[in-house]
Amino acid sequence: MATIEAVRGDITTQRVDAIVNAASTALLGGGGVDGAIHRAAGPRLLAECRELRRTRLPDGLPTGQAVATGGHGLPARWVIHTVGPDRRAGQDDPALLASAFRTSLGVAAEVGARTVALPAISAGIFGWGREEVARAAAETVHEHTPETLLLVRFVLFSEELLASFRDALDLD
Ligand code: AR6
Repeated sequence: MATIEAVRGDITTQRVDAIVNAASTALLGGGGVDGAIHRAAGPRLLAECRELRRTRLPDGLPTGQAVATGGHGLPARWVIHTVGPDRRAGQDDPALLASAFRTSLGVAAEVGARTVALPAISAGIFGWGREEVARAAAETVHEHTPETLLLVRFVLFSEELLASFRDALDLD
């Protein structure tokens, strides 16, 4: 059974095996946590993403799916990129959001990570509410955390998000 944590902080400084990126289908960087991760990881991360697009993912990464790259300049060894649903574009199915959390944990376990940090996928630019995201995240970790993971840490950027996650996860 993995330990589940929720903390306030910056995901780019986490000393865990893998961090999850709330990316876009294009997989070529952007704003929010995606921009922060690319800045901290350095240009080799973008080069690896471009190579993925050229080879395995010519049409980009579908919503709800996940793919791993190296962590490059980050403390984490891997970045697991996923794409949450974009509410602004009418993607309002919670199953897609749950899928983004679930496939991220699955890919993290596949590459051999034992400790993983995740952001509040879709809670920023993609426009989902704090509570909806916290609920999808909590349901997913409780039901679908791979056995080999020892630590799942949600890293939240605001006190409000932290409170929503603590609530949904039943943490003190
Ligand atoms: N550490 C932890 N959380 C962060 C950090 C950080 N360094 N920076 C921002 N957040 P968002 P999305 C929080 O917008 O909604 C990009 O352009 C942020 O406060 O990063 O899934 C991609 O390329 C919010 O709570 O991701 C996509 O096009 C949460 O991370 C699009 O944005 C997620 O917000 C994805 O939008």
